[in-house]
Amino acid sequence: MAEAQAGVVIVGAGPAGLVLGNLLLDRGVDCVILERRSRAAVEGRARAGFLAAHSVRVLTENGLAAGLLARGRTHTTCRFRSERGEFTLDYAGLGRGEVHTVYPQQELVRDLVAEFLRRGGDLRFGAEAADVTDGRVRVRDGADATGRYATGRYVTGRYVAGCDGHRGVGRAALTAQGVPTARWDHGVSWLAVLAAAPPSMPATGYALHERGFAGHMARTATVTRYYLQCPRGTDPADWSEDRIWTELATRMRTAEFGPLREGAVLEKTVVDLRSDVLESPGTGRLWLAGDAAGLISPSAAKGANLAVLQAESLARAFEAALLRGDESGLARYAADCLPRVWRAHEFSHWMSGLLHGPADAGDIDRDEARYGRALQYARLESLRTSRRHQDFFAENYTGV
Ligand code: RFL
Repeated sequence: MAEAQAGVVIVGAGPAGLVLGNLLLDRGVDCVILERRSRAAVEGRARAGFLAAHSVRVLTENGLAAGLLARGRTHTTCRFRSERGEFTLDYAGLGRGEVHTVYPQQELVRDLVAEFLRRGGDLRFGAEAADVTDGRVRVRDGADATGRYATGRYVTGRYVAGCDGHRGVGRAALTAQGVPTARWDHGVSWLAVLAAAPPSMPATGYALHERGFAGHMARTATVTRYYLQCPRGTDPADWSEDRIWTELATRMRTAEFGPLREGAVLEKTVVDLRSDVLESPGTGRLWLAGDAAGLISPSAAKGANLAVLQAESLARAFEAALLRGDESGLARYAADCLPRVWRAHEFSHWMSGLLHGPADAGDIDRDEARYGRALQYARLESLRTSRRHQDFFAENYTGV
């Protein structure tokens, strides 16, 4: 049985694993990244787009921002629409004066892969971790004669970083040890649509509607992401292009505010809005970052940003442990990150309450639904009229 050794074995080549890997190489810590998918699949997966100022800072300071600085677009405003009209928040002039950089996650991942390899990193695609025990990652790589994956090769590290997302083996290993999870189901789902269409407004647009939330997020000059709140269990196949554009037009009130720029639907998926946080994101030789350590509903676009935050913190802690024998950074990892993680969750939870009416339009006559809708409008009104609320919003909207 072949056994390879590394300082840190990173499982997963998403934003968390790739930022961590690049930072470790830069600090002289040897590591290997195991990624179960192919390079093309990893580099083609469209998900996030909004980078907080903190993420841009971390990436810039570590020589990982050339692409996003050249091709990313700065966003400084967001817009809210409802039956009560429309208003725009210029958040660059509020709170800490920070902005978003819009840069598609797959492009960031492409940049991070290229830089990791340029730095001489060992990145193995098509290498799926089967499980992890005490610093040993058992790998399945390559199909055997029966067409199934062969397992049994091990890659061993002084430490293992589980950056393999929400359903990964890193999280499974910790929860199997009894690490508790705090969990919330927001009870709503989004049809997430990627359209080959230029943005229809110079800002992120949030539309509150009795039929459910609709969102407009610019990605590039030719691609826009849209969201439509939909009932749990929705099958994306039930949403034709026509139905998508008609529903978006209704909820975004195009009759009142002007048409959307339509285009072919490139991708449609349903995302259930759920959040959870592992109460302890690591112990001993196994440490988690990104979605593996906690899932955050996409309502405030924080997931990739928390991944960068945690990867940076973990890189510092691994460096101290492996180069100086000082494990105090690892011992402090949870205490360093969790307060910021929870603050992001609190804001994301608030955003979810602002954006979503009753989970199902059929519920509209229930007393609770009426109460929920009234709260939604109270939140919106406070945001429209209170400068202090706007400052608080801006600080949390752009920060992690
Ligand atoms: P990822 O990106 O899921 O990467 C994990 C990687 O691990 C690999 N893997 C394995 N590899 C080896 N062995 C195994 N056993 C493995 N199991 C898994 C996977 O193939 C994958 O390559 O996790 P990471 O790095 O923690 O990054 C998290 C972010 O991807 C995620 O939080 C964001 O995309 C969330 N998110 C957004 N975040 C933002 O900050 N801003 C946004 O605007 C934003 N928009 C979004 C989003 C998420 C969305 N979806 C699809 C849930 C929009 C959407 C629609």
